[in-house]
Parts: sequence; C-alpha cells; structure tokens
Amino acid sequence: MLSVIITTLNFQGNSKLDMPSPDISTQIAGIPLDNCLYNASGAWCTSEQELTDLAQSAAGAYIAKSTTIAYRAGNPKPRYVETDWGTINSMGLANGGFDFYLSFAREKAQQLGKPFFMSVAGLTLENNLDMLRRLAQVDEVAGVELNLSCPNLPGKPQTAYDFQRTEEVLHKVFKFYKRPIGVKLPPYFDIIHFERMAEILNSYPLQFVTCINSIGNGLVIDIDKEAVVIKPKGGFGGIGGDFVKPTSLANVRKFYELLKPEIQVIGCGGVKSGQDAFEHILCGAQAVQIGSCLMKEGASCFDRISSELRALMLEKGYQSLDDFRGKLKVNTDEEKGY
Ligand code: RRO
Repeated sequence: MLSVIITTLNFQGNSKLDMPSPDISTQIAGIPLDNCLYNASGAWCTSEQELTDLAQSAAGAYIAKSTTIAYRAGNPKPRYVETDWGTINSMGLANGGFDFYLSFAREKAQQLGKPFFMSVAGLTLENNLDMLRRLAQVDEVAGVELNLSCPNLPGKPQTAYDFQRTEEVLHKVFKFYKRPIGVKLPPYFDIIHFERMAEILNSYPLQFVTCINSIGNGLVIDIDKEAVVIKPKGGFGGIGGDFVKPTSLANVRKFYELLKPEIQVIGCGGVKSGQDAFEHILCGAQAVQIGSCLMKEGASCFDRISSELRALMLEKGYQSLDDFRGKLKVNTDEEKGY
C-alpha cells in the first residue's frame, strides 16, 4: 500500500516538474498584459512615486487614481482605515488633476514600458466629455476606465445606480470616443439591476467593465471610542477588502453571463491571494485588479499573488487562463444536509 502511494506521489511530482510554468498573461481590449494582475484605481496610484512603484512591480499594467480636471485635495483625514476584514475609505477623489496624469503618461509611462491606463471621474458630465475629448488624441494612454461609481462625493449620487443617466453618459461618450474604454461599476445586489445595466452596456461599443468599486456607504465603528473611524460624511465610506469578495465575484459572474462577448469583465474586490485571483477568473474575469491588499502590502504583492496563482494552476494542470476562465460549475448534487 505504502509503495503505491509513493509511486503516485512521484508520478504526480515528476509530471508537474516537467510542465512549463503556467502563463498568466492576458489582453484587455487587445492590449497585451504579461500578467493578468494590476492595481485597482485608487490604490497606490495617485503620486508619481506610487505610479512608478507600480510600473516597476510585477503587475501587468497599472491605472492611475480617478482624475478630475483640476487637482483635488480630497476629503478631510482620517479618510482611509484598515480593519481585520478589509478597508473603509472616503478619499473624496483626492487626485493630481488631469494634466498631471497626462504628463505622466507622456513623459514617464512611455519610458517605463508597461500599459498605463487612466481613470476618469469628472465632477460633471461635461467635465468627463472634456477629458475624453483630449484623451481621444493620446496614444500614450493604453486605455481609459470611466468611473461611474465613486461613492464618496457628498451630494453626488453614484452615476451607475441611475440607469437613465448612465445611458445618457454612454450615448454622449460614444458619439466621438473610439479608443479602448471601459466603465467602473458599483456593486449591484439585485438580478433585475444586473439585467438592466447589461442591456444598456450591450448597446455600446465599450471594451470592458470593471466590477466592482467599493461597496458604498458602509460604516465602521471603533468600539472603545464608540465612534466612527473615518472623518468624512459622518463616518460613511466605501468598503473594500476580504469582506467584499463574494459581492465582487457575483458581479463578475453575472456580467460575464449577461454581457456580449466583445465586452470583457475585469474583476476587482477582495483579492489578496492566488486563490482569490483564480476565483475571479473562474467567474469570467479577463484580468484582476488589486486594491486593499496593495495598500496593506505594497507593490510586492503582485509578485507573491502571481506566484500563488501559477502554483495553483500548476497543481490543477492548467497552462493558461483560457483553460479555466468562466468555467465555474454550478451545483447539480442531490440535496444533502440542512
Ligand atoms: O476617491 C474616493 O473616495 C473613491 C473613489 Br473616486 C472611488 O471610485 N471609489 C472609492 O472607494 N473611493
């Protein structure tokens, strides 16, 4: 019996050693990425130093903090807090301004040689259109994520929770914008809402959607102080990290099922291990963004998570992401237990 087990282990070990390292490359809107992992907009991507750190990391691409036309100092601090299970933020769109990120694209990103995306979050629709009109001429920006889901601007609703408004935005954008572009969506929680949003998105030539932004307007409390932990908006802020993974996986899965195949889904939410990234890809993600974990661990997280993802793929006998992307199985077992 013992010799049988040893033989099996040896056989499996040898066969895996013989396999080449799994390929975790992908493409977004036809732009090649040598690694499917990159940062979520907002995480470690506001300053030139942060962006340079990302460019020099193992990430396959990088995206800047959502930009407005002008520089914004953002909401008062404390506005970002980590807990055991995730994060809460209310940065209030603190960013360097459109010209800052455009100069970075032209002067630095070119030399750093990795696809650089910009995230656009104008304070008005006209502001968004102005920035996109300029980006329509810029070759140094690989693609644009139009953020329709910032939860932290006092008095401003999340655009993508208003279906009519989203339709109006996309209608105006696609009158002139022809370069790679996607939208960053908030989490949805109702099947009807997934269906209504997918119907709108399917009627435009966008190349990707990113699911999900933080879960808006959560509240984290410090029990000792009997107080909220962040200052803006009475303590209300966007929730990220471990806690949001089931919601992000559900959003990736549902949009992967409902969107036309030309629209790729980029997974974002609760990824801190190779297994988390694998789960997003199994649900249909074309690439996977990392936010809270990048903030906690720094840009070296891309190395660690890539190695874990490759090791898991090797263990399962997968050579490329296409071997398992979207192939999530549903439960067909007979009912057992409670
Ligand atoms: O800056 C923010 O407060 C912020 C933005 Br723009 C966003 O899209 N998502 C988020 O959690 N925070």
